[in-house]
Amino acid sequence: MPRLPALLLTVALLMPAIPAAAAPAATGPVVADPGASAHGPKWELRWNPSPRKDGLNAFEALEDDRRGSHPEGFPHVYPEGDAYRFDAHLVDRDGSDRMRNEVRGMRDSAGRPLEIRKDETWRLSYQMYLPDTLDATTAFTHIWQVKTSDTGTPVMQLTLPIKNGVPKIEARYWTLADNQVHPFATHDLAAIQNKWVTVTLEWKSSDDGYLRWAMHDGRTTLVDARADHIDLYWSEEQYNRPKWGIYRSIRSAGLQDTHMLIKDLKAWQLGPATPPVQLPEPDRSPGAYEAERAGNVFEGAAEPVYCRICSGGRKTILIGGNTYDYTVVRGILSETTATRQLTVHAVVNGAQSFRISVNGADSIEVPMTGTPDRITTTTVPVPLIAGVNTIRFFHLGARTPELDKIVIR
Ligand SMILES: [Ca+2]
Ligand SMILES: [Ca+2]
Repeated sequence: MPRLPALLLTVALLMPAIPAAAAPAATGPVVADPGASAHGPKWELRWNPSPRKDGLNAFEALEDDRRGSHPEGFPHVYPEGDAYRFDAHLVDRDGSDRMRNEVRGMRDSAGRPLEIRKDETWRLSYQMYLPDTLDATTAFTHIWQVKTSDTGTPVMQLTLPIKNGVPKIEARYWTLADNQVHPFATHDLAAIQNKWVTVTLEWKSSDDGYLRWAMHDGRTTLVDARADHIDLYWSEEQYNRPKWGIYRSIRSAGLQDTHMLIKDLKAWQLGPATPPVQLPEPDRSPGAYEAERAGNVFEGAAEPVYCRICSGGRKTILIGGNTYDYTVVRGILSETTATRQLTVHAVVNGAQSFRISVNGADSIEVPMTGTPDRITTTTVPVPLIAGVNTIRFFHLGARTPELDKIVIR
């Protein structure tokens, strides 16, 4: 097991506070790199969504009871006045032992995802209202996270633990190699419930990054702490995405139906955005269909993400392992009703398999063996009808390979 760097943490109580009501761009915000402050990059406002005008389009994706466990409670995530509201009911389930109602990622007013890339420094600020029904728990209750799309381990979180019997709000980051969590600052939860407080999260998405968490009640600084020299960038081809919502284990005593409100969401970036990653072109040859093609179905956790080695620069990940996470490649044309050869192109980690169902028929197994550094292909016969066909990729028992594209010959 790799050793952690000794003494990662600095609680920087001497840092100038950010006045809750002021725009950080106008108040000389603290930055990690002293060379960046005076004549270097400026904080630029990239995101300031209006719940009334932008609604949920402000976010890249919605995880509103994605298993469909509580349709009577829908929607669990919605604009309410000038805020976004997240409901959490005792009956909600995301899997057997937890519940989740979250939004993830940010979209600009043109609908483009705001991608937090390597070595970029960002600051989020927002007003947060936690009612006293939103309890701290002995298992887990997360109310903010940053994740990278191909990694299960979260990069950082705000969470509501019970520490020595006292309900707390806590900031923490994770190390990927050992999947360990590192709390670095807490505040009493009861002190911030039933009122609006300002939350500021500022970090550098870098191999040698930092995370700062500040909370203000009006002009009073409740907490202002940071962790330095931490790895907050894990995946060369993906990007970091913030998530807001209520994601909690049901294995804690005394849970209640509850909610959370957030408003005045803003995201600043220090300096200009880094250029997008250069990605391969899609395969436009006849019979080729990219997994990430617009119009395909991405259910549950399944989603298209970047992939440097993939055709079109994208693949669909998080397919299978349950009934919910699957994808459907649509719009597959055939001039005749015939058995055709389907070649599946995928990123495979060891021995994995897809189940595929053509036009809703009984599924067949497509086993694949490979390594994640290259594209693996397997060809199977499939019965197509004349006209438009669909192929569903799923697996009830285990995660499948990551689907790059299919080619019909
Ligand atoms: Ca790294
Ligand atoms: Ca692809």
